[in-house]
Amino acid sequence: MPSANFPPARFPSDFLWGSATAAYQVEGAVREDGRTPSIWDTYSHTPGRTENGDTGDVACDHYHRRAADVALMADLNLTAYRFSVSWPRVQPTGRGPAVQRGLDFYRALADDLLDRNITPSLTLYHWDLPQELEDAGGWPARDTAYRFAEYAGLVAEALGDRVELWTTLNEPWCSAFLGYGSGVHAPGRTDPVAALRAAHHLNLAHGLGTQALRAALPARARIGISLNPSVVRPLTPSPQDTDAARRIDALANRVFTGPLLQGAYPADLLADTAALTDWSFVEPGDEATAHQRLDMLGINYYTPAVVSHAPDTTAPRSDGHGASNHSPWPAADTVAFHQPPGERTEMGWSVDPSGLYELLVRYGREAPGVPLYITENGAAYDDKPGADGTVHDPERIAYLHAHLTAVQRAMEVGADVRGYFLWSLMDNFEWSYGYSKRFGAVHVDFATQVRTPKSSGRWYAEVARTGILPGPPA
Ligand code: IFM
Repeated sequence: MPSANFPPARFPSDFLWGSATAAYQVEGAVREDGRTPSIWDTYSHTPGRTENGDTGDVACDHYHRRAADVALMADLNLTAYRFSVSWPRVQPTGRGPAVQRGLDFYRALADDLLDRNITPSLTLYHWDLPQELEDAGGWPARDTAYRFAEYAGLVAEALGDRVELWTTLNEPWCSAFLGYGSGVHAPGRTDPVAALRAAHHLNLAHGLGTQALRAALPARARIGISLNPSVVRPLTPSPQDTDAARRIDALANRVFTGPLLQGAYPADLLADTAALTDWSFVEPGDEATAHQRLDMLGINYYTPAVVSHAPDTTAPRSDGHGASNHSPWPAADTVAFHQPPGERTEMGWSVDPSGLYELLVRYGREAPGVPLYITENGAAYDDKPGADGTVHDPERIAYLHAHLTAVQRAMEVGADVRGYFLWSLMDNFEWSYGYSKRFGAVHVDFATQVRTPKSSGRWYAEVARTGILPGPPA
């Protein structure tokens, strides 16, 4: 990343300054208004799956505190809010008609946002598959992609008059490879072939879902997907380490961008995994279906991956995605993951804003003409209120400053970035880590549900108000 000292620079006046959450991480109210269990309810209620046995039963109680939370967003000068719809709240069994009370919640949320000039950005799937669909085979089963398209159509009919920014899937890599490969996410299966089948059916679901959205939404709607592409760096320039990086790039990135951006799975991915599967679950026309026009591409970025060729290593390799004896990376047993030196967040993830710059430049080139949004970026730190009740988190301010600087650099070299969504609006249920990891710009006391903007939240509010990134924090 170019490292010249730039003066404080102004972002475009229509740049979206947002924050993001996801339904199961914030809503709570898991048994209300007809909602049924999702795979995350089942998983989090299974002993030993989450830290402290934490669940999303109450989470941030956002379902009941919606209006106050939107007021808080306005107080933080946000101009956009990215939320996800809970599939089992809207279509409890994953089939058939929608539940009106579920849809009403999201219509009211969109109305509250619009009343405050906050652009709603809706994600259809942020990992909470209705349990009934998992019982019928989950994402490794082809039918789930068709069920997703039906659900997408229902939500589009109900919210198309209010919401312009639509995202089909959030981080399908996690759904496929952490959910069905390493098992550190719901539904907790550990089968590499199931993970590859899931990845394909998620690609198909994106394509079918996009078609269903386009059929139901007004022309002004913009439809895309949020990926969490990996910046994969070889430990050394050796041919073996370079090949290890290529292999992980295929499994992390091109397994999605191949079909989505080019209409075909990459040949090296098919060859790498040939001993596991012949990919006959890909039916004629599927890759073309996945290859729909994108009106936007969401990039979620936290940290890069450093890999090497390590044929003798039999121990589980930590890749920053949680502890499991099963790898999320099919047919990559000879690849080791390394922790880069330097600063880390509370997740153990290294802080490296140059990765965000690289991704924006890469996908600006690979998806020419497609506007980019950073749909997630942020950091967990061990934030605690001080004696006076305020929460000071200078590390997060430094993290945000460095990453927004990387965004500016990427824009200066031509990346068409239209918005930034800080992960997350508030501390919430961090999946297998339960409530032990705090990503919020707003502190949540989970015993009282009191929300307290952190100093980073106030800092970000000022950037959002002025559109100017100040000089580096002292
Ligand atoms: O909390 C998650 C989010 O749900 C998806 N992206 C990564 C975040 C931090 O782990």
